[in-house]
Amino acid sequence: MNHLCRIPVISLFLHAAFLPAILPAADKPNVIVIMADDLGYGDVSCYGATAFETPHIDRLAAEGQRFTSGYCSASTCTPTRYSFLTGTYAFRGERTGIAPPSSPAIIKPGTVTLPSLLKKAGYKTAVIGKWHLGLGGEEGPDWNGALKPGPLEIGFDHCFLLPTTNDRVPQVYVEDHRVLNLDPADPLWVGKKQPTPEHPTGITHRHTLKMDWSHGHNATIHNGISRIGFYTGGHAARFRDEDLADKWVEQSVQWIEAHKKEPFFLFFASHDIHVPRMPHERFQGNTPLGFRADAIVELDWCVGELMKTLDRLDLSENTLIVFCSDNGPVLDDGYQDGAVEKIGDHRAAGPFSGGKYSIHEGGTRTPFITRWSGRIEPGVSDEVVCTIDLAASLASFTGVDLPEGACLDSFDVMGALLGEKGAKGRAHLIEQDNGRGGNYGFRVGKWKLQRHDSKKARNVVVEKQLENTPAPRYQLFDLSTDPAEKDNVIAQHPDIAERLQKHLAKLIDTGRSR
Ligand code: NG6
Ligand code: CA
Repeated sequence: MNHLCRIPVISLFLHAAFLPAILPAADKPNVIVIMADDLGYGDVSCYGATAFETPHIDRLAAEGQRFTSGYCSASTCTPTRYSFLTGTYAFRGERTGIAPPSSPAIIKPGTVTLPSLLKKAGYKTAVIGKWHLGLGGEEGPDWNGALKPGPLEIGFDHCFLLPTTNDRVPQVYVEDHRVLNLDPADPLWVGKKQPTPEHPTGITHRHTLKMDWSHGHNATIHNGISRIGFYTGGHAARFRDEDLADKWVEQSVQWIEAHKKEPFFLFFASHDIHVPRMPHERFQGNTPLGFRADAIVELDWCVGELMKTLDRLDLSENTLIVFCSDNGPVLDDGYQDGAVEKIGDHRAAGPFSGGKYSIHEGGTRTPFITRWSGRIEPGVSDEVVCTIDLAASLASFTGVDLPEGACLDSFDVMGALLGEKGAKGRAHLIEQDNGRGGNYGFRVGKWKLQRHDSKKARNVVVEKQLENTPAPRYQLFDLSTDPAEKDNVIAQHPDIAERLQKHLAKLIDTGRSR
C-alpha cells in the first residue's frame, strides 16, 4: 500500500521537474552570485579605488550594469546572507545576528529560498565558500557526524563550505553533510571554553603568532592565527587560510563543468576580504595597502577565473553574474594586519560614512554589478536594488510562482537588474545592522531616515575601530546633497521625517513589505 501511495507523488514530482523545459532557454540563464565579504563601495577600481587595480571586476562592470545604489540588506554577514537566501528581512527572524561557531541552522528546512525556487525552475544549485548560517539542529553541528540540516535541506543540491567565518573555529571544509578528510581516530571537538588549561591560545602563546590579534580572536591557534572559539582534533581535515580562494575556484570550476549542460545556480561565497586576511603567498605584497587590499586582488583573481571558465565553456552569453558584498568595509576587525596603518588616501566606503556594523550608507551600499553578455547592455544604473531582491526577481524571471507567505521583503526588480530602459528598482529599502532589535536605515528616494533603537550609532568612519557614539532616535538626511549623512535635516523637514517614521514602523510591524 505504501509503495502504491508513492506513485502519484513521484509522477507529480516528475511533472514539476519537466515543466520548466517549456520556457525558452534564454529565460533560464545560469546564475552565479559572487558575494564578497566585507567589501566596501570604494574598494574596487570601477567604484573609484586608485591605490590598486581590480581588472576583472572592472571588466564585469564594463560589460554589464554597475549600480550606484546597489545594497545588501544588513551591515553584518549573517543577516545579509539570511535575507539574500530567504528574501525576508533578517530582523523578522530568530537568531539572525552574527552566528557563533556552533550555531544551529538558522534557516529552517521547508523555508522557501532562492535556491529552492530555482530548483523548481529546473536548476542545479550549489553554494561554495563561506556559509555562516549555522549547521545542524537545536543542539548545533555534529562535527563528527552528519551536518544537517544545512544548505542541502533548504534548496542546494551541493555545498562545499567554510562552515562559519574564518576568524571563528574550526578551519575545516564541509562537503555536503560531512567534514572533508576527517579521520575518525582524531575527532573534531569545538567548544566555547578552553578544553584544558594547557591548550595554547592567542593569549598564552601570543609570541608564536604569525598575525597578532587586536581585539577578541585570542582563543585556539591554527596556522599561526588565533581565533574566536576553541577546538581540538580533526588535524587531517584542517586547511591553510592561504589556500581558501584557490579552493573555492577549484571547486566552482569543477561544479560548473559538471553542470554546464543544465541551468545552474552557483552561490560563490568568497571569504575575501574578511579577517583574518591571509591571501595566498602569490598575492601577499601585491598592493601598498597590506593584506586587506592584497585580499581584494585575490578576490578579483577569483572573479577572473570564473569569467574565464564561462568563456572557455561558451557559457558567458547564457549566464547572469551578480557581483555584490555582504556588508560594508572595516579596517581593524580584530587582527593587526596593517589595514589601518597602510590605508593612505584609500576610501574603503567611497563617499559614504560608516561601514560594517553601521546603518549609514557605508554599511550596506556596496559594489553591485550584473553582467549577462549579449543580454545586459553595458551601463551605469542609479536604481535601488538589493541582494534581498534576487529571490523574487529570479523566481519571476524563470517562471516560478512565489508563494504568498514566502520571501516577504523581496521585490521583482529584474528589469532594473537587466538594465532595461525605464525599469524601476525598489521604492524603499530598510537597511539594518545586525539581527533583531538593532538600528534601521530607511531609504526612500533621496531621503534617508536613521532610526537608532539602541540610541547609539556606529558611525565612526572605517579608518578607526568602530565606536558607539550616542545618537538621537531619529535623524534625516538628503542623500542627493549629503551622501555622507553628515547634515541631519530633521528639524527642517519634520513632515517628511514623520511620514518616513510611520512608513518604516508599518513595514516593520506588519511583518512583510511585499
Ligand atoms: C564580530 C567580530 C569580528 C567579525 C564579526 C563578524 C570580535 C571582537 N569581532 O563579533 O571580527 O568576526 O563579528 O563578521 O570578535 S561578519 O562579516 O561575518 O558578520
Ligand atoms: Ca561580512
